[in-house]
Amino acid sequence: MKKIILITLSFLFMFSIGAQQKPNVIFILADDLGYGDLSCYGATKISTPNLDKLASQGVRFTNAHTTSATCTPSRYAIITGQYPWRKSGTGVLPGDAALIVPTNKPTLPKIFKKAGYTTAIVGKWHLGIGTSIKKNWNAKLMPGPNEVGFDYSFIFPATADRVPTVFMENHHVVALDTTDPIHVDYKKKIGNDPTGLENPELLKMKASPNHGHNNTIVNGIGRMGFMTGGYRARWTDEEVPLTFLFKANEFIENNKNTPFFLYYSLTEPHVPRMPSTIFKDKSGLGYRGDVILQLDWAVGEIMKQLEKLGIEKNTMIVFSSDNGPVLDDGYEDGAVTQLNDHNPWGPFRGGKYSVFEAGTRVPMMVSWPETIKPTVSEAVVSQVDLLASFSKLLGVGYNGDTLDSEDALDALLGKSNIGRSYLIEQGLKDNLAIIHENWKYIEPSEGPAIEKHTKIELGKALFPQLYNLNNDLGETNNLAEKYPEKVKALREILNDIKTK
Ligand code: NG6
Ligand code: CA
Repeated sequence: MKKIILITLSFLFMFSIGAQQKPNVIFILADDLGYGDLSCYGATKISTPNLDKLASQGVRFTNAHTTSATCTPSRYAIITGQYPWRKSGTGVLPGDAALIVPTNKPTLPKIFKKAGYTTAIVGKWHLGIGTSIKKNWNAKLMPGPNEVGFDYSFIFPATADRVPTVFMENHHVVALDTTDPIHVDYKKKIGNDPTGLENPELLKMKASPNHGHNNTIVNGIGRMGFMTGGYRARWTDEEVPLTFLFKANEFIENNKNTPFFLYYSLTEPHVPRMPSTIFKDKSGLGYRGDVILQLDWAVGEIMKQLEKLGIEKNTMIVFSSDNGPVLDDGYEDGAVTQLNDHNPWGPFRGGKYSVFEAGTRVPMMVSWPETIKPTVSEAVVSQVDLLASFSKLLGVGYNGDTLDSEDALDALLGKSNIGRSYLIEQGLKDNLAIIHENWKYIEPSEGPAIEKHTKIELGKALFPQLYNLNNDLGETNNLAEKYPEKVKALREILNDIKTK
């Protein structure tokens, strides 16, 4: 009997040590934050001390990329480890979209679950919910984040500028009053709620003309899409980030003794930019600057929470953004008029929506105190590689389709400067580019060169483009005619990867 107890105890001991050695992982993803938006990336008009601290204690990447220049495809790649352009219907989703992530394939959170972690997402989702557009928002909603690998979810379904403007905890809308059911429609107006189009006098922040943010008004802000009912459940924009921070810190505290994976998906600085009252006017750069200060503060609060719980040393924080920056993305919020020479794009051309560098080259840092040595890395890394890299770190395999995700663990931990040999970038729709040894080829594509709402250069042209990023980070000198062989070689590789 004694022997059995001893063996059991030693097993428990071994297990708990093993479990403690696995790092907690917090993946913080900002929404539309640009390469030049942080002081650790050279911003001088704004100061982001908490992210600067995170960068100084870990690896700060200068050549890190999202797969895509918009949110849904970029997040699809992170979760599935596959390029979104392989699958139709992975563009920016409306707020009533069905789930686009397969529930029977490997995903990033499932890798963690397989390794014994408790997993959670807190924040923006934007990968669809349920099996069809038509759904009952007043009943159990699934499949969603819980079905693709998150044990716990506290999200909003799409973007802050799209209805329904509600939080969901696991499968249910939070604070729903069943006598006031929610209905959502993206095709036609439903119910009698005022809209930005009909009642502009009710708006506290004006919509920019023609962007489409003039449907149902919630909290004085016109949204995309129509919504009726659910008054008790509707959020107040000023408290959305605070709610997410509270929920993230609560999850961390509840899981401090066993390994956890938290995907903390911030809404800042996406539109509508409506900072909490204490951040209003703090940056001097308008609300876009204010919400960047707010997101920096939230990251600091997460770091404080880890310290308070004594788990900061064995917690890895990966921070990045889902796509490049945009100024006027639908509201008159001072982003353009109060820019004050701030440069969200850094040295790059384009912005959100663009296949030029500013679309997908984003800030990224990885911190894991006492394991990662502080450094700045020029390795080419892509967020699509997180899945394979964490699978390597945790020693868990996955089966299923051949993924696009590659093991980049040594680069992510700052042990190697060697990153991807080929990197693919996606602009708006299926406009692709490939980078190899700092040569960038953008394939020809139809469509406007400049996105008409945001005035961002999309990088589209009917002719091939070739840039040498070694000496032309701003992609101004098209060398395609000068080096036709290079164009041919890169085009062939891109086509091979496309048809893989
Ligand atoms: C665009 C919206 C933009 C923003 C974006 C989604 C227009 C003209 N603009 O379609 O305001 O909501 O979608 O941003 O429709 S993302 O970061 O989630 O991809
Ligand atoms: Ca985004």
